[in-house]
Order: sequence, then C-alpha cells, then structure tokens
Amino acid sequence: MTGPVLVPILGDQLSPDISSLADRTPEDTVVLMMEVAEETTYVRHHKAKIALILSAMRHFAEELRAAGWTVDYIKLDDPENSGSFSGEVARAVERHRPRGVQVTEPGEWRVRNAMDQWRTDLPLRVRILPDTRFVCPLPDFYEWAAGRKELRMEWFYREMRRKTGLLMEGDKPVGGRWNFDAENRGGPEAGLQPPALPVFEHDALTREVLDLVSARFAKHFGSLDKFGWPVTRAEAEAARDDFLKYRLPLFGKYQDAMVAGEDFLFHAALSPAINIGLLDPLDLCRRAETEWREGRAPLEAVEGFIRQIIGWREYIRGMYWLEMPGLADANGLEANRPLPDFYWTGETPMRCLSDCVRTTQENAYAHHIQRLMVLGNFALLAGLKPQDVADWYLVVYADAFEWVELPNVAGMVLHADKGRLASKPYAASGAYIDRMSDYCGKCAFNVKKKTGDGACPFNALYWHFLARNEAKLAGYHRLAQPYATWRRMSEDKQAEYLESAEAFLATLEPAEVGWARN
Ligand code: FAD
Ligand code: DLZ
Repeated sequence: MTGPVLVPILGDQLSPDISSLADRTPEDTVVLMMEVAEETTYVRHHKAKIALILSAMRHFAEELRAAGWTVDYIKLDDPENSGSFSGEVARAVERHRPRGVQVTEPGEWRVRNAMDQWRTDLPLRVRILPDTRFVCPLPDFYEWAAGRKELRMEWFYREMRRKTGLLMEGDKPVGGRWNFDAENRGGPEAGLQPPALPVFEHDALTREVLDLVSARFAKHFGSLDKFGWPVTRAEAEAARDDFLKYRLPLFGKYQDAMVAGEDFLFHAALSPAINIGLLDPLDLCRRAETEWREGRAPLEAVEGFIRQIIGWREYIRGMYWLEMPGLADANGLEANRPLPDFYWTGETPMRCLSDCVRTTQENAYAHHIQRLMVLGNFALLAGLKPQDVADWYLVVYADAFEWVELPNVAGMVLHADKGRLASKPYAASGAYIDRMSDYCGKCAFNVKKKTGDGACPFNALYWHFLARNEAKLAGYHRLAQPYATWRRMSEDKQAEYLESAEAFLATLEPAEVGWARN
C-alpha cells in the first residue's frame, strides 16, 4: 500500500519525542490531533483543565508544523467533527488513505479499549506503541510485581534509583540512606512566605481557547479567572527553572505543610505540564539532582522530590495498569455515602475543607497533602463512595488523568483496593491537620474538643471510621495502637464518639447529580 502513515497524537502526548513519531519522517507522515466532545465531557472537567489541554494541543500543533510535520488538526467546533477519537481516526483514514496508523498507547483504560477496537474496525494495520516517557516500562513493572506479596512503593523506588543512577554512588544511595522523609515533616511556621508562582500571559491562541471554554463549558466546575498554567514547552521550561531555583531548596521541609490562602507553598506545580508531555520527568529529576550536586539545594529536598517522580508517579502508573479494570469498581471498605455537596461548592464551616475546595475551584490545583490529608481523609473517614470520590478528583484537577488519579484515590486515600497499594489507610483526626496547618486557629470548630457541639468533626469521625471497619482493619499491624486505644475506652466514651460522628454525618447534604457526569 502507498499513502502516508497516520499518527494520532492525544492531548496528553504533547512530546516531540513521543514513541509514535520516533521512527517517522515528516515526508510520509500525517499527524492527526483531535479536539473531541467525548474527551471534553466524559467527565465534566474543570474549565481550566479543558483550557489547558486545548491550548497546549494547539501550541503543540504549531511546534510540530514549525519542525516540518504535516498536522491535520480538528477543532472542537469544526462542523464535521464526529466527537470521538474513533470517529475522527475513521474520518482521517478516509481523507488521507494512509497505509497504516501508528499511535502511542493512551493513559486510560477507556481509550485503550477504543484503540484496540481500531484494529478490528479499520481496514489497515494499527500499531500501538509503548509510552516511553515513563522510566519503568509496563512489562518491567508487571515482572517486578509478579510473585510479590506486598507491592510497596519504597522497594520499587529503590529499583528505579538503581536503574536511573539518580542520587547513587555506585550501588549505594548518596548520603547513606534511600529516604530522607524524617527530615521532611515541617509544619507551617509563622510568617512563612513562599515565592510567587510564575503566571503565564495569554497569547492569541490561549485567548481563543479561553473564550471557547467559557462559552461551551460555562456550567462545568471551576473558574478561569486565574488561568496561568504553562501551555507551551518554553513556558513549562520556565516554570521548571523557577521551581528549581526558588522552591526546590525548601520543597522537602514544607512538603507536608498547609497554609490557608498559600495555594502552592514550595511545591513544583509542574504535574499538569509533566502529565501532558511538556516536561520530561526523568530530565526534571536529573536537573533536580544537579541542584544538589552543585550545592544549591539540600539532599533531603532533592531526594524527596525525585522520590515523588521516579517513585510514586511511576509506581502509581504501574499499579493502575496492573489493577485495572477492577480498580474502578473496587470498594473494599464497602463505603456508600454519596459525595457531599460542599466538595463542589466549598460551603462548609470546616475551614480546612473549604480552603482546599477554594484553591481547587480557583486553580484546578491543590497540593498533595491537601488532596490526601484533608479532602481525602474526610472522604475516607465519612465513608464516601469511591466511585463518587474518583469522579470528583478526575474532574477538578488540571493534572488528572485516570492512570494517576484512580490509584491515588481508590488505593492511597480510600483503601478501596484492600491495601494492595498502601499498607494502611491514611486516617487522621483533627490533631494531624492542626499540627501540619494553620487552618484550625480560625475555624468555626474547636480542634481540641473531641465530641459534641463545636467539636472538630474529624475527631469523632476518626473513631467512627475505625469502629465501623474493625472487622476489616483490626488485624493491620500499623493500626494496632489506635485499636488498642479504642478498646481501652469506656463504653460511654465510645458511644459519645459514635453518636457525635453520626450526628455530624446526618448534616451532610449530598451533591446534586450531574456535577461530574452528564
Ligand atoms: P509536587 O508535590 O511538587 O511533587 C512533584 C511531582 O511528583 C508531581 O508533579 C507529580 O508528578 C509527582 N507526584 C507526587 N506525588 C505523586 C503521587 N502520589 N502520584 C503520582 N505522582 C506524584 N497527581 C497527578 O498528577 N494527577 C492526579 O490526578 C492526581 N490525583 C491525586 C489524587 C489524590 C487523592 C492524591 C492523594 C494525590 C493525587 N496526585 C495526582 C498526586 C499529587 O497530589 C500531585 O501529583 C501533586 O499534588 C501535583 O502537584 P505538584 O506538581 O506541585 O507536585
Ligand atoms: C482531557 C482531554 C480533554 C479535555 N480534551 C481532549 C481533546 O479534545 N483531545 C485529546 O486528544 N485529548 C483530550 N484530553 C486528553 C485525553 O482525555 C487523554 O489523552 C486520554 O484520556 C488518554 O489519557
């Protein structure tokens, strides 16, 4: 057969070295990029997430064209747009009469199924190539997981350190330890002033996209007022350099801290750029290592940062593909309470929760500890249904793709996978939030009060969670101490906690249907 090879590039594959282009030449390749309704609405994404992806896609098409590639770009409002990847690939096959289709595997199970179907439906060869932007190829992850009883991130991370040579001296970790987490638990300090994040000006392409999103997705969650995510490779590189210079040195120390109104603290805020392909994760880690080697950032900060990327990020991705499709329906703790309305509105007197929803709404971002220990901890303790919670996280964050969102929600936060991913649920009472944040001082609730009117709801919810899951969790070694404390309590005290939690749970308004899915 003659004709070019058709290379579809998806909205999170915006890397010039993507595997689908690696063996291609511009002369006999047509790149296909598709803005499609199915992707913009399979969940009702935050407006800023849609704007980020469409603007970055349009800029990437320009980047490819400037490098000599032919790009067939389908815009969302093109009248002939069929609305799905499969429909658009079929139409492009009609238009270009290619001799084959070559595509990099997608980040989501749902899209992988669609791609597999192309092999049956299209009258030509369809090659689906591995995504080489990850450090650990999936077959290697499956091999690592095979036969292990416990799939703990820490062991996997050490393998990745050995594989990449990052922070290694021969076969030993630099500094004599693999992990400097103990040094990375600083709470907020009075007067802590993190440097401002760079905000990128909107060019004509971005303005056009922002207008489109405002008009077409007006009812989706979130605001565009503060939209300033990097949408080009050059902007992403500027954001990266800004992080390495101004925030990496204190990244470790304040990694777990939360400060009301300080939405990014010393975090990288690079996950959207990494996930859509504007930054290469391994290159980013090598640059972070250089900051330590050249004396500009301490080892505990750099090790902590590198662990997030070659440790957690890679491990989470492996776990997604290992555990799907079952992970999407997992509900190991049989939690069935619907998502409360305040996750969408922020209207709750609990200051920690309302601040975390506010930054989510304004920035399509909350940092890790807000996602895990405030929004996630509440979902765990209140027994929210995992699928409602997963939908919420998938909608609201600019960096959310199912491969990374779902294992974090179902595994790390909700223990819905019965501990495949985390050795114990990250359940915590108000005392943790008080220690790690400045939220509690000005909250309507009293974090020191355990039960009754005005008590911080996290306190009673914590014991309610342990008590109602005793049959499932009491055998966990790492929960032995809290269960011993629970059993030592008088029956009256236990009843007080349970009644207090029940009274609070009865006040929760379930969210209206339709926020996350049509
Ligand atoms: P930093 O705190 O500066 O960390 C640096 C980088 O490490 C991040 O950019 C990210 O690439 C990586 N990283 C850190 N922790 C994780 C992790 N647990 N899993 C994967 N990568 C990690 N991250 C996403 O990219 N997309 C998601 O949809 C997502 N959903 C999450 C849901 C829950 C319930 C939780 C607890 C975490 C989730 N995370 C997700 C992980 C983490 O919260 C974000 O990666 C981080 O907040 C992004 O902000 P940052 O770039 O400032 O990260
Ligand atoms: C998230 C998203 C959105 C909102 N829109 C598009 C789009 O119009 N076109 C596209 O190619 N990709 C989009 N994406 C990203 C895809 O959902 C993502 O590539 C797949 O889910 C695979 O991870």
